[in-house]
Formats: sequence, structure tokens, C-alpha cells
Amino acid sequence: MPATLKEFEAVFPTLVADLKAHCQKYKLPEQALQWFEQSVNHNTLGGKCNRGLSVIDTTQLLLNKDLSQDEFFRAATLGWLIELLQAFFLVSDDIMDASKTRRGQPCWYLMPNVGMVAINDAFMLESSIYLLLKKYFRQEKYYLDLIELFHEVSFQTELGQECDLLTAPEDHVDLDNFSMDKYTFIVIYKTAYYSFYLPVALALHFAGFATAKNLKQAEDILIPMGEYFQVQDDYLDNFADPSVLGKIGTDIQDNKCSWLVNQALKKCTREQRAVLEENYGRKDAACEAKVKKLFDELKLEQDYKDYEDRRVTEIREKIAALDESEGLKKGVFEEFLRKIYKRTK
Ligand code: DMA
Ligand code: MG
Ligand code: MG
Ligand code: MG
Repeated sequence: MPATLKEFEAVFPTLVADLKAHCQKYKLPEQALQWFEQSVNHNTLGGKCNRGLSVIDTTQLLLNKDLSQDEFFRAATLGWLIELLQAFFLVSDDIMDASKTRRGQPCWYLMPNVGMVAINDAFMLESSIYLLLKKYFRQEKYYLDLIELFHEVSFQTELGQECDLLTAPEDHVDLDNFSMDKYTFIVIYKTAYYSFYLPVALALHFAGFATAKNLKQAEDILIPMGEYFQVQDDYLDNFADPSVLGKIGTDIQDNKCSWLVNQALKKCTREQRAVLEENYGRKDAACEAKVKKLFDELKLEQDYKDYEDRRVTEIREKIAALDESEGLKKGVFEEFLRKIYKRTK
């Protein structure tokens, strides 16, 4: 049985207490201690926790048994470390993307009295990963593998974010600068590695199945799945109801090299391209509305649905071809796909 969000969330207070205890060793002033606790809670809780839950579900499938209480706690801890990494990326991403809401609340940097203190809060969320990793995994022979994995995946995500931001300059719109090749690089790096490869790689280490072959097979399925997940994110940015999605889309105003604008560029007429030239990437709600209208005229929603069907078929074929001889299981990937297929948030 997959772990429930409630069971997963029940582990978090212990980890927050650990982080606080660590601060208290430095005699951190009370105000700063409370601030840190609030930042950790606000930024780490309140999401779907798909990434974190996946570590537990994957471990369970690999070991093919119900986990003991201690195994559950440790798998959940690894899951929370991904959620802390995610919190670190989201706090910074929302500043860089000038977003307004996240998980149905104001973005952290827009909360009362926060502002640019959020940048330091993001760093502290990242550092928290390594404090907890040391506390609970230092004695394991795979401890260094875990540290290196978090470092490598963080760097990959930062590369993706760099390209995402550099293809979306604030001051000038150049539609020739977008391409599906650039798009693919951006989404694989900014999203697929930390959201899809990382949970399974962590579970493989924890369960004792992290052979080179298993890690490579996992990557070959999870990177395309992560790419599909970010295409969904780009589709939802424009087409979802923000009250369901929990965040207000910013891609058009932010001049992002998104999946939708790339599809629009492939099929638009000269006149439609002129509309894009004039209105895409402008910090202006009226311009944004014109682009949204064009996306409707171009029937991009239907293109997305066709893409989804094709992509999911491809991914299912890859899963079917998995070699289970070193203990990796098809069910791991089936479960991931089940969680994201036709998602609306
Ligand atoms: C997501 O990109 C990538 C990271 C590393 C947060 P995004 O800006 O499209 O995400 P969101 O739509 O959640 O702001
Ligand atoms: Mg963003
Ligand atoms: Mg972004
Ligand atoms: Mg997005």
C-alpha cells in the first residue's frame, strides 16, 4: 500500500525539532530561531509531497515488504530532504519569476516582513538537508553517495534554472531565441533530475539496490517522465484554474521559453506571429490576455492532449522493456506515472 500524506507528514515535526536543536547548540537568539522554524514550516509543508512520498513507495516496492517503523522513518526522512530541496528551489524560483502565489498562499518573499530575507531563508533550507543527512545517515556506507547525489542534482537544477532565466530576458523579446532543443535542455535539468531521478536514486541506495545498471535504467525512464511533467506544468500555467493549481501562472509575462510558446511558433501564421512579437513577455495584463487568446485560437490545448497521449505511450513502452534482473521493478515507474497522468494541479 502506498504511504499516505498523513503518515509522511507525521515524521516532519521530529526533523524540525532536530534542526532547532542544532541551532540551539549555537545559542541562536530566540527571534531568529522562531523565524527559521516558520520558514521551514511555511516553505516545506502544504504541497502534494509526490517527491517525498515516492521515496517511501519506491523503497517498499524494491524491498517487497511493509517497512518496519525505523525503515519507514528513515525512508520518510530521505523524502523530506527532497521536499527541503524543493522548498529551497521554490523560494528562489518565485523571487526570480516574480510569482505571486504558491500552494494557495502568497509566495514566501511576499509574506509580511519577509522580502529579501527569503534569499537567506532559501540557503538555510538547503543547508538543512545536509544537517539531517549527517544526523541520520552518517554511519551508512552509502553516506557519501547520498551527499554527492544531492550536490550533483542541485547543480543540475541550477543549470536548468540558469538557462530558463537566460532564455527569458526581462527587457527584450526575441522569439527566434526559443527552440524545442533549448526547451528540452531546460526542463530536463531544472525539473526532471530533482523531481524524478532523485527520489528513485535515493531509494535505490537506501534499499541496497543502487547498481550502475539500475541507476542508469531509472534515469532512462525518469528523465523523459520528468520532461512530460514540466510540459504539464507549462500547460497548466496557462490553462489551469489558479484556485485548483495553487499558483497564478507567470510564463507569458515572464517571457519564458515554455512548451506553449514553442508550439505556437511552430504553427502560427505571419499575422499571428506579429501578435506574439508585440505581446509576449510584456509585464502587462492586457498583452498577456492577447497571447492567451492566441493560444486558444491555435488550439494548443488539443495539441497538449495529443502530446500527452503520445508521450505516455512511449513511457509505458520503456517501462515494459525494463530489465528487473538486479532488483529494480516496473511497479516503481508505474506508480510514478499513475500519480502524474492527467494531473490538474
Ligand atoms: C520549475 O520551474 C523549476 C524549479 C527548479 C522550481 P517553474 O518556474 O515553471 O515552476 P513553477 O511553475 O512552480 O513556478
Ligand atoms: Mg516559477
Ligand atoms: Mg521558474
Ligand atoms: Mg511553471
